[in-house]
Amino acid sequence: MRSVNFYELMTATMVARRRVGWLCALWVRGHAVPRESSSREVKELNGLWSFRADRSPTRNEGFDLAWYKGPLTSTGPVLEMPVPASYNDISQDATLRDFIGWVWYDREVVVPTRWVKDEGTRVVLRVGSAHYYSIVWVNGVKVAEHEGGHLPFEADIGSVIREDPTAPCRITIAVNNTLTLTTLPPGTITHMNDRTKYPGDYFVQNIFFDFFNYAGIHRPVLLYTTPKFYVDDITVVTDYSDNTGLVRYEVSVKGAATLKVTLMDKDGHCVATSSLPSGVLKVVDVKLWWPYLMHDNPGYLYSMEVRSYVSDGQQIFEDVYALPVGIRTINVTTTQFLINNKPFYFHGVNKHEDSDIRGKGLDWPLIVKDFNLIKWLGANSFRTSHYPYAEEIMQMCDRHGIVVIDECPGVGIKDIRSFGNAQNHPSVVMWSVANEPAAEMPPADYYFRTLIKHTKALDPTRPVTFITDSNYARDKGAPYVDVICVNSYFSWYHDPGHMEVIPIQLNTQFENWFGKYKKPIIQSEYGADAVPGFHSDPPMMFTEEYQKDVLKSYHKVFDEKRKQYVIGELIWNFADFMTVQGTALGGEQKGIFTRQRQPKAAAFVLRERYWGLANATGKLPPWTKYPCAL
Ligand code: BDP
Repeated sequence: MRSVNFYELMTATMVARRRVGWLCALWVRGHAVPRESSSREVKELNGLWSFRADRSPTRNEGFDLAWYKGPLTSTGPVLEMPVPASYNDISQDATLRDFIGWVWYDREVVVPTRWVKDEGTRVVLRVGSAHYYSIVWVNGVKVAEHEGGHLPFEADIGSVIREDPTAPCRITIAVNNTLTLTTLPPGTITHMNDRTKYPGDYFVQNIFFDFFNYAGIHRPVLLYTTPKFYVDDITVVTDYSDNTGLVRYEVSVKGAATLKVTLMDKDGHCVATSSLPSGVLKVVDVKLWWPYLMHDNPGYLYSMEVRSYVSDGQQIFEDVYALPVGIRTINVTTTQFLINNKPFYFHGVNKHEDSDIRGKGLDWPLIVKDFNLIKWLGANSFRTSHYPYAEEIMQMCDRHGIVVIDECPGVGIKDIRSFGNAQNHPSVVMWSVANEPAAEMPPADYYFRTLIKHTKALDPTRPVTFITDSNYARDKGAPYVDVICVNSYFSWYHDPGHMEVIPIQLNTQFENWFGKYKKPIIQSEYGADAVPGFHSDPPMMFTEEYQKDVLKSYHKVFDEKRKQYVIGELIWNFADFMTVQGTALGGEQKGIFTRQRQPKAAAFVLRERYWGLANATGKLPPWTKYPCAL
């Protein structure tokens, strides 16, 4: 359950850079992640929707002609479009792949009669995410408008569907992928007016980040119910002392409620109860939440069941919500990252939500495959580069003990004009507020100080970082973050082909950052492109051999520095991913797996290393058969 709409806060912070005073007002509470229970039903609206891109020169015909007033099929030709999925790679039409502007989706939904008839039932429409700007109508009535491509939004649609209970329920969603200097990530649009070179109405979207700007409805669309008085939010902060776990909680309910809070272990046994809206639950003989490869039983989750009873004088409304809770602590010292007071070394990956055909659309086979590969690799962590990932993925991390550095979509903030949600997931151990911003520019200093300060104030339980690069001038946020995260591509973007510079330059990088700030450091990106099946000896750039050797050269330095203050290494990237054309050969190929999730030679190098690191810094599971000496 999200307790604080943290990313939106940060999005708003960017947009409202002139109005820092907004910050606290924008701390949006509520919007529990929908979960079925004895008082709640969920109906998935995934599948095929009607789809139409507005190709009018202004991209505004859909609004001018009010396409939301009737079925989209009555406005012109439509395509069948899967939801969730990016629309870009679904058809054979290059103009749809590269489309910029409004696209329209609609479908009719059968709403169970009892939901409509029972005025005591709240009916909510929820969109897991749609990139980038969305407007939603139900039966032609606008019910929601949302900015931001990576977070859920929802609307109570009960009153609209009850207006005419016999009418079918038509949901229309218009989505616009245009990025501007105040969106996150930012972008600009350039109109090319030279008619000797470009056709009429020709314009391009410029972006300052290295991945394809996939668009559409990317995460599941749901209808769900709650009673009209309901559990709106639960905030949990955990701690422990000796072998007693402490779950500090706060429940917010719509309506004056009588409460029953029960914490249950994995076997369903009650371990603590309360009837108060806030307090501390004490768990004797606590089973802590541990990362994968740090304990025999990683990802242990209790279940906090909240029952609320609200009377309207005639009837009692009971709501039941069960929140998974992992009990763990996080602390950062000058040289270490501690989970449950034990040093934790990040050996992990950077990822993208990206795959063939579905683009950024949520896809269960892909998610499960990726978790299997992460475990095969012996990785214990990943960073959600460069935006928050789907709730479904975060829940998997909680259950499997995969540690997460959770990033806001502050990527590609390179223009001076661009300056200016928290969750209960135990797997999230740190927030990353931006990736490689041009932080050397004067207003950025103020901006980062403010952003980091407010992020900490909103969620004091988690360390905060922003990702910098090897450009040492970009250290503006560094005095305020808890952990320094540095990206560098020695022998790739600098001194291409010269791997001999890696030991020197990497050593200098670490010594400079630690020397100045005395904070632990994560190598948050490093790597090299490799075209699968492309070989050379001696190694040349873009071959599998070169990628392998770059990694090995970095590893030697990591091994020295991890005895001092380096607390983690995250390869760029887990898998190949799509970018704009012109920047790479069919996408970026720094993956250790191909886009189809097959290993390149580097995957085996990393696998050996990560299992060795698990042996040296964590705890191998009893079932492992992997040779583990580093
Ligand atoms: C880093 C960016 C990442 C890029 C990577 C690269 O954070 O998004 O994909 O460089 O160029 O600077 O491979």
